Amino acid sequence: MYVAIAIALLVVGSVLFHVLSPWWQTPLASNWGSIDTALDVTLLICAAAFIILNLFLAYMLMKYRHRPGLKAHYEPENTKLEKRLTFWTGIGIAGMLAPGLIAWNQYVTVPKDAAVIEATGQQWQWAFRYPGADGVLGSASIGHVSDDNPFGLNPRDPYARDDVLVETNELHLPINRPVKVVLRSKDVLHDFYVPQFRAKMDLVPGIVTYFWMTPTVGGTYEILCAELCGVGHYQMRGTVVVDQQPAYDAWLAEQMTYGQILASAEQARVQLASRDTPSTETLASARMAR
Ligand SMILES: [Cu+2]
Repeated sequence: MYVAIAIALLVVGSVLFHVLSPWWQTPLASNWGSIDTALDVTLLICAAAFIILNLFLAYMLMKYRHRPGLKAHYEPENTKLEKRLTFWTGIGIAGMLAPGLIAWNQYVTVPKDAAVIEATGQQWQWAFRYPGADGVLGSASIGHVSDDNPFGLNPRDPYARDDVLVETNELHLPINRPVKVVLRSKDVLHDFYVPQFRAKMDLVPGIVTYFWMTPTVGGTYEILCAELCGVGHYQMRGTVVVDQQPAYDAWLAEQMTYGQILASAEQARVQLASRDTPSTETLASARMAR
């Protein structure tokens, strides 16, 4: 009896919690309405099964509770009932899987006109790379990573020279244009996640992963790492700014390309070297001073 009441209260409490909870999804800001649909359908089917089964259980506990003189009827098998249960369970599971499969099919099919950008994760920050004027990301590898070359770009790859490098944790994207986000990790597993975009994907050391999406609402959103990646995991955050095309173009034009970074590093090296090797003039004046 008490157990039946407890189960009924559990159902009512769970339903109220979900209806009154302030922790619903953030407003959608990308094309992935189909992912929301898959989540909503899953929640509705699970909720229906949870409510119906638990209320049925509570009702049965009440109705057939122990009373003196009443004896239970022994029924080990009921083929008809089992067939019906199997059928409806199958319908429920298919109903949950189908919208997810449709969404996943779209998720792994990148549109041909999608722009490409790259996000690199490391403990515990993000960095971003744009392909530059040629539209192609230059090749990169962990072996090339150094203080001068944090992205590990191949210095001999001509496609890499015009790549735009952004090391400030701030990603800019143009609104209403599909973008393929290519992901690399320098150390451990990370996960690129912007809740408003719904899309997310793991960064796996040693392989290049990707996902795509179209930002549909302008604004500033937070990038989170959604894979526990060490003690600083909680602060592995970035910002994504969804711009109108002119603002995006202006921002991109201000960023340094790999070629420019190489050139300025080379310049600094030359300056440093000329300071270390004294010129004939300084040698002469030193001699005169003696
Ligand atoms: Cu991380």
